[in-house]
Amino acid sequence: MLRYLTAGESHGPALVTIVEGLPAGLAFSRQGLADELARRRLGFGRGKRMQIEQDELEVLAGIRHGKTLGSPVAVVIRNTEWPRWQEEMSPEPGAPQRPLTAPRPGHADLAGMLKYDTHDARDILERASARETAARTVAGYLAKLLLAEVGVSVLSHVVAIGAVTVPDGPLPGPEDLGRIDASEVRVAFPEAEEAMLAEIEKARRERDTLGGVVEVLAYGLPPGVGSHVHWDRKLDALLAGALMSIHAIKAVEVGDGLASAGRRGSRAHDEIGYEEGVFTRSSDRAGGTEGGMSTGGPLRVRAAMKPLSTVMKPLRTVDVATKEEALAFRERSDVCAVPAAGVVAEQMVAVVLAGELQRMFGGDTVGDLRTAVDAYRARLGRF
Ligand code: EPS
Repeated sequence: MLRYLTAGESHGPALVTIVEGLPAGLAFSRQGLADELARRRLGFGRGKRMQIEQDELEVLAGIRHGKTLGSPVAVVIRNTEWPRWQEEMSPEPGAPQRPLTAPRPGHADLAGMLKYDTHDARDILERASARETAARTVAGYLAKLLLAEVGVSVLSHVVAIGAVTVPDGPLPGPEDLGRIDASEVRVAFPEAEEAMLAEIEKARRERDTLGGVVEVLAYGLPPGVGSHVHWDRKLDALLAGALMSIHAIKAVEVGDGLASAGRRGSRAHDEIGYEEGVFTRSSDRAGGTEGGMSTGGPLRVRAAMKPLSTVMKPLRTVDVATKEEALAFRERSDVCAVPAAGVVAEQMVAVVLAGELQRMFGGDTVGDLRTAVDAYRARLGRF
């Protein structure tokens, strides 16, 4: 079973990721991981920190001479800004100098303060911060290495920022990823780029924030990944849960999910054909899953991000100390993090797919995993 755990506060000394269950023999590159972390810092509309942050890496365990050992992989990402936060975030006994008592509507602040019995929102927000997604990127990067070994690739692109949406077009493929990453809003359809940039700039000027929608695509997945037999083995359920766990994500759609609800059954599915030994589909409305299993077609999922809740034009709230009306406190944050959310969504999809492939095919080494996948593909060929 592939699983991972992260620890770390946004302004603590570091983020830590432990990934367990990877096969031995995956070719790990420190630079490859650094590049993946850099992708997460991309995007027009990010705050100052993304220019300052180095995501300084240290590999502590699980890798030897550039290969995974099959033991837990542990990676530390040091927070560049720790020196400035040493006192406020000190683990030593003491009290905060600047408690934050005016929780931000839409953030974890108030529910967390009530639950964990604290009048300082920093006790909550430090961990609720999307900074944690840097640590997830370590797991996603390793999962992508595993996927690549069996011919599966994952990419994402932005399909909406605020009210601006990309025009309909063909699905981007793995070969388009470089071009998407080169776009400041990570769009595959450049027609929308200018309007999106203008939308973000306008929100910044008006001291506001913006959400949007990202799409994640996976290619090369064999049919039958996931299962119909239990709720917690359904691939679409696992993907939805993983995507919903990303900060500020409020909705997930698989394939044409929402649009399909308004269609007749005769127009909502992907008719089956058979050509030269393979089953084909007339369309891709299902988004690559049926009955909780992959169909073998491209996997297509979308995640909708709400506008970030740290708004520079602050929302009304109540001070938890005085119970008086107040304005929500402001922390340095982003105007729009939708382009980065796409990169994070890739990581989550990669972790789910790698985990399900591991469950289905096992293998303590990359070679064993590949052999099992090849045998399965060969069996499908003889079906
Ligand atoms: C960050 C995401 C955002 C940034 C954070 C870094 O976190 P949040 O979800 O709390 O808004 O604001 O940076 C800071 C907290 C800061 O000091 O600038 C990320 O994705 O790394």
